[in-house]
Amino acid sequence: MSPANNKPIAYDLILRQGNVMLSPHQIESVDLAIKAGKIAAISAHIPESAAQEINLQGKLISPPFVESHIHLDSALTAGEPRWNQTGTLFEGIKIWQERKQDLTLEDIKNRAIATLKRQAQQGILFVRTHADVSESNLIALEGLLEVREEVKDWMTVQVVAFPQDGIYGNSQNELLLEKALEMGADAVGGIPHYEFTREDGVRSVQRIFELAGKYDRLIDIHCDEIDDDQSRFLEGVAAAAIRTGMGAKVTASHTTALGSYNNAYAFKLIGLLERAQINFIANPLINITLQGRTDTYPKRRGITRVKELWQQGLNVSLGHDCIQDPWYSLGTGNMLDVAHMAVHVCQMTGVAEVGACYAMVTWNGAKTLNLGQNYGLEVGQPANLIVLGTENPYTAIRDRAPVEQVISQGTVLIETVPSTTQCYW
Ligand code: 17E
Ligand code: FE2
Repeated sequence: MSPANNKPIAYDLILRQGNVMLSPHQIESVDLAIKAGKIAAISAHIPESAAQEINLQGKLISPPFVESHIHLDSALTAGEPRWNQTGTLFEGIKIWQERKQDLTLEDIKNRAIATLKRQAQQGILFVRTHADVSESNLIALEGLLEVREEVKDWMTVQVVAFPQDGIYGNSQNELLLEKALEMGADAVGGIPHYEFTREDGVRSVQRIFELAGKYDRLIDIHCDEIDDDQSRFLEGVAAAAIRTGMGAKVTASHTTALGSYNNAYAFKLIGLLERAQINFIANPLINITLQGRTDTYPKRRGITRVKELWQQGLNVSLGHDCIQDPWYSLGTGNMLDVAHMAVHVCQMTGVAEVGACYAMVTWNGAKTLNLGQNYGLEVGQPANLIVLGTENPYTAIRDRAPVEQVISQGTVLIETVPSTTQCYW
């Protein structure tokens, strides 16, 4: 049936007069129409009508947030079986070692799905999670692969096979990592700075590239997540990326030691990184708390050189890393909290820099995940988008603006009515 004004119903949904982010730098006040799950039109005024229309009056329409680094297998376990007292990575690994003895498929899946729902409510529709593959039953991986399938209608999940205890930390882990790829993990992970020796770390990087080549998978390595200025596995990752030509498929996560390298070495390394064209993920909420724990004063920030990598045009995205787990007992999954912390600890307070931090939780994350044409607000693309109760990316980060609508594949999946405050003075 045509509406009263006799305009033909041409679309399923029209969002009128939103501030649409066509790219991180281009925002236009336009109408956006959706049909059959895809973005069907974007223009200053769409004359036809739709079955449902929402007048946004200048609210921000953004592509969804991308969570490029989270550990869903450990999410929501903070305090089990005990709290992390030193606040270090190493105590976190020990506590997880104890907790993971009790993992069941149900436990993993329930916590992962509860976390993904929280993330979706806050505008995330793309997630890369790590799954610890250093237990012989591979139950974390099995659970997260099942979750990937179960949520695929509303959330895109990638699973990294992550050997938390090191590929050479015991005799079975190397085979377990390969088995994880046979089971269907999307990416190969690693943790070279945690291997027994520097040599083991170096050969772990070689092994990761061999496996990624053999099974045609992405790579995402926990790399140099330590304040040790001698931890230099990133150069090996970059060299392997150059030699294999895999650059865009490779990610170095954390790389906090790059914040501690001497400047002469860091400048040489950044030249190599420019050639390698790999992706970087910084996790500012977690690394500002995990790192610097062996320092007295001055106390290092323990975050990678986000600003300098970005200034060189390299792809940096931001991750939450943990939501209430042995490494970080706080966290709600809100990517604007992550971007807000990045603005502070990376000193990216200039207007363009704050905008860049927004790109790091959206477009840059999509690039890290190799989402290609499945991401962004262009006609013909899947209609995945969010409406924020704010005007632009700067105010979104400043106010940690609420995500009022989450539209997944053309359907309004979640609506949040922001709280209102009454003052009686
Ligand atoms: N495992 C690890 O090696 N590093 C981290 N930041 C977390 C888990 C959360
Ligand atoms: Fe991590």
